[in-house]
Amino acid sequence: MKITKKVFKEEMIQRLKEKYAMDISDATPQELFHVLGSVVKTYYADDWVQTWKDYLTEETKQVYYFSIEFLPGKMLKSNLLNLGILDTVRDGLTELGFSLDDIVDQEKDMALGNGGLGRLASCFMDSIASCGLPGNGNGIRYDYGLFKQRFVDGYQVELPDEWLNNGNVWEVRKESKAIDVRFGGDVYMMPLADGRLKPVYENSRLIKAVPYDTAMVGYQNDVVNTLRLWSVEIPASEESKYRSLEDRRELEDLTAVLYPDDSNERGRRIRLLQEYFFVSAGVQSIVRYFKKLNKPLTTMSQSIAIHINDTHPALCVPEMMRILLDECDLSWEQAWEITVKVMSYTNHTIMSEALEKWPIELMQDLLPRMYQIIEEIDRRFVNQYRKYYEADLIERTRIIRNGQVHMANLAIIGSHSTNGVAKLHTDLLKNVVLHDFYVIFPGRFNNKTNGIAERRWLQLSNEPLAKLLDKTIKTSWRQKPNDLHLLQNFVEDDAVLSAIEEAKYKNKVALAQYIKETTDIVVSPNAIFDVQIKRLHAYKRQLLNLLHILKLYFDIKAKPDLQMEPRVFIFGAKAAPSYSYAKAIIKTINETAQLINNDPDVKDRLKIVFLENYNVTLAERIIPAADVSEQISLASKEASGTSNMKLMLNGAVTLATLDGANIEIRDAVGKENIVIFGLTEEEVYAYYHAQNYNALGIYEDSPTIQKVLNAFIDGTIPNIQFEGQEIFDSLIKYNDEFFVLRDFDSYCLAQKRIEELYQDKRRWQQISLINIANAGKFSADHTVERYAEDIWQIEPVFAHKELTR
Ligand code: GLG
Repeated sequence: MKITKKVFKEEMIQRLKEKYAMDISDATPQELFHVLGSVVKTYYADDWVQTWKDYLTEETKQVYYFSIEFLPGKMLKSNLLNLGILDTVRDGLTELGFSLDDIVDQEKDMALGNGGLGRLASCFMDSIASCGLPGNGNGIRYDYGLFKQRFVDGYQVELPDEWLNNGNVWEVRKESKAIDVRFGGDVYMMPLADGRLKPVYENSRLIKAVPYDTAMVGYQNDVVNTLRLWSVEIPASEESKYRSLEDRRELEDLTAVLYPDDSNERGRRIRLLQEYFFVSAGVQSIVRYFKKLNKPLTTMSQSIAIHINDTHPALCVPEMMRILLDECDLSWEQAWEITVKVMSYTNHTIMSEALEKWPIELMQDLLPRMYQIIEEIDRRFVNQYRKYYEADLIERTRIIRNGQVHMANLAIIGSHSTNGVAKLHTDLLKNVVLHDFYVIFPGRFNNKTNGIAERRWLQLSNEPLAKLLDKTIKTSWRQKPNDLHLLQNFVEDDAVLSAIEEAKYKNKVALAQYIKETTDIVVSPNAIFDVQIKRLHAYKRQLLNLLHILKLYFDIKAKPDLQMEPRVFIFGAKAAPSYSYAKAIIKTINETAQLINNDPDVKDRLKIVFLENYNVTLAERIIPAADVSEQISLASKEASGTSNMKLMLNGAVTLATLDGANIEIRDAVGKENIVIFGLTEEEVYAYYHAQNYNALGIYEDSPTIQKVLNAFIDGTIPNIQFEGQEIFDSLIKYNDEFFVLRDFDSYCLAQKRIEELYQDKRRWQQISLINIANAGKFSADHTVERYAEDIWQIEPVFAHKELTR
C-alpha cells in the first residue's frame, strides 16, 4: 500500500476536524490515538473486504482457530508495520508536532488471555495472515480482560481491567451476523413420520451472540484475515423472560470476565457456558458460511478446518454433530465422519489438574443436548474399540467416567489430529500422559513446536537491534526469519559484536529508566539484567531463583568485600487470584527485595526488581534489555514455553533446565551457547517411580540450604510470618513437589557459569550473536506453515493466485 506522508497528514487533520471539531494542534494524545486508529483502518479496509471475497469466490479452504483466549497486546504499531507505513506515519506525526510513541501509550493493552496459550494464539493470528494463509480466530470479547496487578505492602492486589472504557477502535460490530445460542431447559427426541428423531426443547433459553470483528493484517502482503470475538446480548424475542434486573445481569455477565486461572481451571457454571457460547456461535456461523458454497455437506472438510486450542473449545465436536444431525438431517455416521475430518486439537499442558473435566449433572443441566450427544459418542467409542483392547484401557480413555465428562478425551476422540507444543512435550503425551490414546490412534499424534511472531518481538520491540541487523545482514530477515542465520558469519567480527552490545546497552538504559519511574529503584545498566517473566506457578520455580538470590546475599554478608558481577534480578508475574501459594511467593520476593535493595552492605551488587502488572506491553520493554533468560521449570512440566524464544531472539543467554522447547533451543545454538542445569525428565520420572525423593534429607545435609530456608521462618526476611512458613513447609513438610532443593546446587553452579561467561566480554557477545542468529527457527511463521500443511491442509493464497493467474 502506497500512502505518502502528505496524504497521511491531510487525512489526520481532516478527520480530527470531523470527529472532534477541533484543530489538530489542540488534540490530546487520546484523541489523536482514536483518529489515527480510524485512519489506519481505512488503509486496510479494502484489503479486508477483498481478502474475504477472494476466499468466498475462490472457495479457498479456511481454518478457524477456536481459542477461549487471545492476547494481542497493543495493535497500532503492529498494524502500521504490517501495512508498511510505520516510518511514514511516524515522520508525518513528527512533522505535525507529535510523537508516535506518546500516541501509542494511549492504546489499551488488549489482554483477553492469561499467558502463553493466549499469546500463542495471537502470534499465530499474525503469522497466519503474514504467511498469506486463509485463517480466522474465534473467541470471546470479554468486557474485562486479565486483572491489573498492583502491589500493596508487597501483596498482589487485583484491579479490574477496563480495557473498553474508551471504546475499541479496531473492532467492527456485525449485528447482522448475530447468532442465537440455546442452553438450559429440557430436551427430548420426538419421532417423525419418516422415522427420524427431532429434538424438542422445553424451557430452554436463547441468547444472542453478536460478533465483533478485528482485522488481522498480514505483513506487507495485502492479506487481511479476521479475528471474530463474540459478545452476549439478550434477543428481543426473549426480553419478556427477564423479569428482574438480576436475571438479566446473570446472562449479561456471561462474557463479562476472563477467568484468571492460568492452568488450573475450576469447573464453574459460567465458565462452561462461556465455552459453549463461543463454540456454538462460531460453529453455527461456519456452517452458515459453508452452506453458501452450495456444496454437499459430506465435503465440508475440503473447505473448512476447525482447530481446538486446548480443551476449552472441545464442545466444537458435539456442537458440529448437533448441527449436522438436528439441523441438516444427516445420519450419525455421516455427521461423525465429517466432524472428525474437520476437527484438530492442541494439548498445552501435562499438569493433570489442568485437564478439564465437568460434572455430568452440570453439563446435563446447562447443555442437555450436548450431553446427549456426548453420551452417544462415548457409547459408540466403547462399542467400537472394546473388541480390540482390554477393558481397562477403554475405561481409561472413554469420555464419561467417574461422574465426569473428560474434555481432552472428547477432543482426541472427536478429531483427526492431536499435537503437543514441543518435542519433549509430544513425547510425554505419547508415552505417558495420553499413552492409552496413542495405542488406539497412533496416527493422530504429532508435534508442532511453538513459535513467536518475530515482527512484534524484534522488529517492533527492539528497534536498535533491528536496525543493526538491517545494516549487517540487509533486510531479508524481516520477511524470512531464517535469514537471521546470516548473522552467524559475523561471529568473529569485533565491530558487529560490540554493536550488538551497544544495542543491548541502549535497551538496558531505557529499562533502567522505566524501573526508576515505576518503582523508584535505581539500577545500573552495567549490571547483568537477569530476567524471569511468566505466570507465577510452583512448577516454573520462581522460588528456585529466589533461593539463589538469598544465597548470594548471604555470601556478601559473610564476606563484605566479595567480588562479584553486579546483578539486577527482574521479575514479572501475575498469580491467579485464588492461588495462595503463588501469592505467597510474590509477597516473599517483594519483601526480600526490600531487604536486599536497602541493605548498605550490598552496595549495588544485587538488586531485585519485581515489576507490577506483567503484560504484553511490559514484556516488550523487558525482553530487549535482558542479558539472562531464566527458564528453570522442573524438567517435564513446561509444555514448551515461548518467552524462552523471545528472549533468545533478543540476544539473551538462556539459563535453563532440559524442559519444553529449551531442549530445541539448546540443539539450535549448541550446548556451549546455553547454560543447562538440573534434573532431566528421565531423572524426574525415576524419582516418581522409586518414590524416594527426600527433601528433608537434602536440607539436613546442606548448611547453605539450611541458612537460606531458615531465612523464611526466622525473621531474616521481614513481614512474611505466614507466607514464609507456608513456603518452608511446602519444601520440608510436604517434600518439595517440584524438586527445588534437588536442583539448587546445580542451579547455583550454572549461575556461577553465567557470571564467568559474562566476564569474558567477547565470549558473551558471541553467544548473544549466536542466539539471535539461530532464533529464526522459532518463528511462528514456520510453526503455522507446518500446521497448515500437516493438520489443516490449507494453502497460502499467493500459491493459489500464482496458479490461477
Ligand atoms: C501453556 C504452557 C506453555 C506453552 C503455552 C503455549 O504452559 O508451556 O508454551 O501453553 O503452548 N497454559 C500455557 O500457557
